[in-house]
Amino acid sequence: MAQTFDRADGKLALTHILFALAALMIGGIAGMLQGMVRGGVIELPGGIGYYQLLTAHGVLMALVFTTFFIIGFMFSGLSKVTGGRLTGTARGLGWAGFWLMAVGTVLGTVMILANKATVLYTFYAPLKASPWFYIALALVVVGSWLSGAGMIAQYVSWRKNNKGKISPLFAFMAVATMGLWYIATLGVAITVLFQFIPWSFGWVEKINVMLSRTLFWYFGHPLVYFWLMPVYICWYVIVPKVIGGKIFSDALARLAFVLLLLFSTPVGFHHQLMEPGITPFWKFLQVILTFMVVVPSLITAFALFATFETTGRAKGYKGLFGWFRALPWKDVRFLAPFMGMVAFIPGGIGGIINASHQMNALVHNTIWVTGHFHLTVATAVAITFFGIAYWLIPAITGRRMTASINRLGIIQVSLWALGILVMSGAMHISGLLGAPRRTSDTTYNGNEIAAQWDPYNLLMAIGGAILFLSLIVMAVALIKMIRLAKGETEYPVAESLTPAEATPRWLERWGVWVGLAAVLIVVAYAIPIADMIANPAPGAKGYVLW
Ligand code: HAS
Repeated sequence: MAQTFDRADGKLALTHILFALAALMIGGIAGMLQGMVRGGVIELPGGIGYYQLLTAHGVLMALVFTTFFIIGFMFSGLSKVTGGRLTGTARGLGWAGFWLMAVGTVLGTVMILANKATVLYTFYAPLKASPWFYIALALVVVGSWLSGAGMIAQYVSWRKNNKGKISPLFAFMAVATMGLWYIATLGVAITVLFQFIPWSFGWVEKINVMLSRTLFWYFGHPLVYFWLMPVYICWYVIVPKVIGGKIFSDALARLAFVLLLLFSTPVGFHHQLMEPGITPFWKFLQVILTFMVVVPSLITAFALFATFETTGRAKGYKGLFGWFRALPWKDVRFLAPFMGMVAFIPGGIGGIINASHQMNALVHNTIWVTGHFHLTVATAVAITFFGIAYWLIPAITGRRMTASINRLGIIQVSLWALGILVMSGAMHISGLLGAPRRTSDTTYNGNEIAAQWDPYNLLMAIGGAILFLSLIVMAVALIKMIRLAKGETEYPVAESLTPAEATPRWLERWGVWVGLAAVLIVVAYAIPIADMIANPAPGAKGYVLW
């Protein structure tokens, strides 16, 4: 049977996805080992450091796996919904972006493995890595900008050829995601180019730590929505089709994305609530804005329940929860994202706790926060991506997804959910008991409080081992997927329940939204950043503690 997904576009998407999954596997090995070390189960051989592994794990999983997967997935969807083919410009920019990011990733990974960049994925100053690590980060960011330009070029070309029509929802969402990414990465680009690179090369003696952390979190918080928005693309656009339903409201979905674009960035101070050097007023303002950024997720929860219910009722299921039985529980394309949604409920509640200033004082820098982000990025996001991979890889390579792949997928994501339940549950409890985060195994000189954390450390190691097992199953499934028989696999894209014309046109006025986002950023950041520059602390020379 002839392949219907454009071959060249399929190749671009597949290369990104496979690169992402390779990073996931290597990052997963690091994760499993560090869980074992922290649980006191093993000691690392050959001079490998705990923090070195932790850096590899964070960078490869949180930065590399996500970014490559997101870009590959969004290129594939754009090709699918904007006429079945990317333009030469879009594809060319996609490949240029891929290669820059790949070179950056390899360089960064080599630096970490050579123990020259043991600074964790947040690379806080005054920890000082080799300048090549920061150059590697810059390459990844610039590469992603090229890919974003490719996606926007594709969208612009579709709009030119379809004057007066509202764009396909997937394309709109991909552009909003990349728009957010451009705004967010400005912060990290500025700190890397103007602070870290000159300082690590020794061209300047000291670094303004406060400013570098602020610019990092200016990037670091919208980063989490850059991970989340493609997941929402799946939940809004793909899942309704998989369950045999329609998108509840195209307009509501677009509104959620516009709100994410507006409110994701001016909130970075909620990661710095316990830091001196920022006056309470600015923290207060950004906490208020943080509660605003929760709204699009609440809208999403509502829209998802509405989709499930309307689909169930259309199939004839009755009663308050009848729709629940209508859902295709044995289909990994649905089960995986659904598990992600369920995990995001406690994950989101944890986020709201973190954002509340007084409660943040209790949980900040405890392993509770690690528990929070394993529910959000490592479950809501990662498990949805797994669910996507099982149909996307066959769909873009012109192969037929089989029942046995579906079965393997169900086993894999169920193991993942179990592993996270054990590990993240233990992290939350032990965090509340005061266990710090970003620390290796220690008894704190036999301290009594620290002794309370022991059983939870062991549970984390067990959870980590289950997660690793899940990745092994995924590797087996991947090998099988690449060797599937030629054929057709559906690329599921749902239609809207309401007619597309009903979506208000103003939702697509990017100039207004990007302008408003800029205003909010200026309001939230201009004065505190000006203050950090005008009245800097003495600055730090930098430490290499490993
Ligand atoms: Fe967070 C720290 C606040 C969301 C990731 N977060 C982190 C870190 C990471 C991270 C990686 O305010 C650590 C960074 C580091 O290394 O230091 N976070 C929030 C808030 C939200 C939030 C308010 N975080 C995320 C997402 C992430 C993520 C999403 C990754 C993808 N976070 C914080 C704060 C900190 C923080 C502080 C700093 C802590 C500190 O002190 O250091 C919100 O966006 C959450 C809103 C979410 C919801 C849930 C909606 C639920 C949905 C599912 C519906 C389910 C259905 C199925 C329909 C309101 C949409 C149901 C079916 C059934 C049958 C039940």
